[in-house]
Amino acid sequence: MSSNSRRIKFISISVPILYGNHAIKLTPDKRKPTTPQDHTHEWTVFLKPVLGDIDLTPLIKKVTFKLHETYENPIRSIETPPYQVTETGWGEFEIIIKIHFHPGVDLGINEKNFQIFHGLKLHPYNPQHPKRENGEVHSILYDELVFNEPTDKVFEILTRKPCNLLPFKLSSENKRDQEYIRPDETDELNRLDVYIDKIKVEIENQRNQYKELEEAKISLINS
Ligand code: SLL
Repeated sequence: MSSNSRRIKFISISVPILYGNHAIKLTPDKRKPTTPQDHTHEWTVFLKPVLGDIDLTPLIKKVTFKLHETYENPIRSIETPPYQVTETGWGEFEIIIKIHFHPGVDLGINEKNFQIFHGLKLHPYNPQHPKRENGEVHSILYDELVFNEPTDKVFEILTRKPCNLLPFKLSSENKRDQEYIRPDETDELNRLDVYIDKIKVEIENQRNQYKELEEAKISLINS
């Protein structure tokens, strides 16, 4: 067994992801000459890591989105990020999102690929949500890709820069019930601290970018 395929016992690494769809109503100005008459919405279905700087291409070979059979070539295969499909249509349906990993990469001994079902939303679906003026709909969900007992290769990819993910430890006496073990609280808190720090840096970057744009705007107005 090469060192690349040796598994690290009692360790898991979790990659937080977001998936879902955005949709907008097709107003006459947004229609293309080729847009079918009965299509009422434009939508984008996507899957992405929560943290934008994480590059999953060393692990993910492709992401497929299986659309309703009313679409031409309903299985759309996306090999490079952003993993997303934009379409127009008239109806809501279930989309199967599947992550295909590179050979030698998996989520655990008996789990090869990762598959989720997303109910495409075109219409506002939660009466509690304030209605957006422009009629946009967002249906976004959180999940985690959990790599259980990762191979050395997967461990290396996820813990090195820029991913910098922290592995968490599974306690050995509960090994048999591994699927149901929660990482202990301190591990969880440590992981949260790392994400909170990253988000702070991101907010600071955005703030600086905004400031620069504001300054550029003012100097344009004054010139
Ligand atoms: C429904 N069960 O009746 C669903 C089916 C199908 C959606 C929705 C357009 C396809 C096309 C489209 O929106 N299909 O003509 O390109 O609501």
